[in-house]
Amino acid sequence: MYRENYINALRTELLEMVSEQLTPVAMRYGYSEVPLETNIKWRPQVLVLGNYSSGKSTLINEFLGIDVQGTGQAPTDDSFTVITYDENEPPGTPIRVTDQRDGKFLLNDPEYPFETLKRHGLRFASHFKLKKINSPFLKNLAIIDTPGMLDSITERDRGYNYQDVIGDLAQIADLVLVLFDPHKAGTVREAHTSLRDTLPAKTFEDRVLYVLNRIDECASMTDLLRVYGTLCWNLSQITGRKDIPMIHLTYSPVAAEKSGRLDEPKAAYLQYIENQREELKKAVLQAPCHRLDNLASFVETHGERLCHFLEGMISFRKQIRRFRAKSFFSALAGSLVGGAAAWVGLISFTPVAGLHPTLQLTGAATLSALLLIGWLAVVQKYLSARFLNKWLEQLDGLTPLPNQTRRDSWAAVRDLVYVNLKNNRGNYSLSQVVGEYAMVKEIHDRGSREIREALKELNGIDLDETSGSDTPIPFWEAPATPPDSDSAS
Ligand SMILES: Nc1nc2c(ncn2[C@@H]2O[C@H](COP(=O)(O)OP(=O)(O)OP(=O)(O)O)[C@@H](O)[C@H]2O)c(=O)[nH]1
Ligand SMILES: [Mg+2]
Repeated sequence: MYRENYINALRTELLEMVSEQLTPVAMRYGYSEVPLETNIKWRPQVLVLGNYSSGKSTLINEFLGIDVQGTGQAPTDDSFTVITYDENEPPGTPIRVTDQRDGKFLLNDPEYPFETLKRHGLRFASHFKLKKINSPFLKNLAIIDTPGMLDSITERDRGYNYQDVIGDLAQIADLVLVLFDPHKAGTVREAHTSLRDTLPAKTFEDRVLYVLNRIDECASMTDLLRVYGTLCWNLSQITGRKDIPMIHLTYSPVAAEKSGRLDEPKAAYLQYIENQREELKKAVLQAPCHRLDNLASFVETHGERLCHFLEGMISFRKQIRRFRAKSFFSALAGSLVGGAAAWVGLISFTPVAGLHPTLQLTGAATLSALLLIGWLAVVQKYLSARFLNKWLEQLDGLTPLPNQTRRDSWAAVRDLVYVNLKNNRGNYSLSQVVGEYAMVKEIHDRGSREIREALKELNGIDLDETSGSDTPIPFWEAPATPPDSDSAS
């Protein structure tokens, strides 16, 4: 129980940190249209990706213990299906689909973390759905089945940007399964690229599991080795890494049995290969453990990007303030010289030389003031606009970019800096942005470090200490309890 409570407290702290400190800044500057915590407040999720007919739906059906997803040899399912647990169903009732909802509901209900996917349009909404099932497998996680990737010949316009949708879902997911089958072992470049571009590099390897499925369909052991080799080669090309990621080798005993494949002498090689189906199942059930780690990465990634954004804004504001101060003092000097020249003119020009000196001084001062006002109202405005435009064309000069990490975070916020500067024309409070920067930086530097330390500590907590409860409440549902309160009991 201590562990459960510790996790609860940590999770609540993280969510509070995001909603109270990062979200207001993110929304003020248009970094995010919805509260940042929208994506991380729901239960752990497992995203299942892969080629069409690679066996995604078959695998999910096996895990759930019910044929809930349609299967078939041709591209069968062109929908993204979120499959989750029905809390309201009494335990012990036969496993069944208890509720189904369409994409519109799923995208608009704030209980779910999919509000950000609204941007993919109505065509996507009509290919997005929710199924609730009372399968015990789903007690601590939700699964998202996806339409298979098609090869370039059969690829057609889906009416929405498939790659972007995958990227958005992968960001929310705690675990991503990428399935291949022996027939199309190398055609996942598209999905992989969008995964690589969206998942934080640090957590990429922890979050993605590669699966070579349907291995019963290889003609022989030699054929399987050839397919495995091709897949490794393709993956190393896509990931740009020399070391080969772990690839689970699996097949569905039920599907293989149905196809009569297991009786063929050529399938004898399967007895030398362990079907890693169970291992895969265990790995999927571990998804909730990735959750806190992913939350910490979430805070780090967005904290870092927001910091970089604010840094750019501060840098510009300082530049324009310096420019305006310089310009003001030049104008002041110019107007004083103008006023002095006017005064000399007034005292030496015969028709007005006899005027009272106070009048002469007033006249010179008025001229000097008019010069200054004219400068500020017209020339300074024009020069400031030119200054802004010059900087909008060379935004990279606003911040040092000495390494790839900085370049990546700047690439993520550069356009946002552009839009904000264009909209407010450089008129915003420097002290406010500096304050926001200090707060976000504090979260990024100290907050994420503390979370990591807490996670380390958490890993060190004896698992036996968790056995105090018969039915532990999943940490994303339980109310937070300070760690001390339970350890005292
Ligand atoms: N022999 C064999 N057949 C399999 C295996 N897994 C799935 N199949 C069969 O392959 C076909 C495609 O499986 P699906 O589960 O529909 O594949 P999918 O990846 O969900 O396909 P899409 O939804 O169209 O992208 C079905 O006819 C399954 O019965 C397996 O491990 N071995
Ligand atoms: Mg399917």
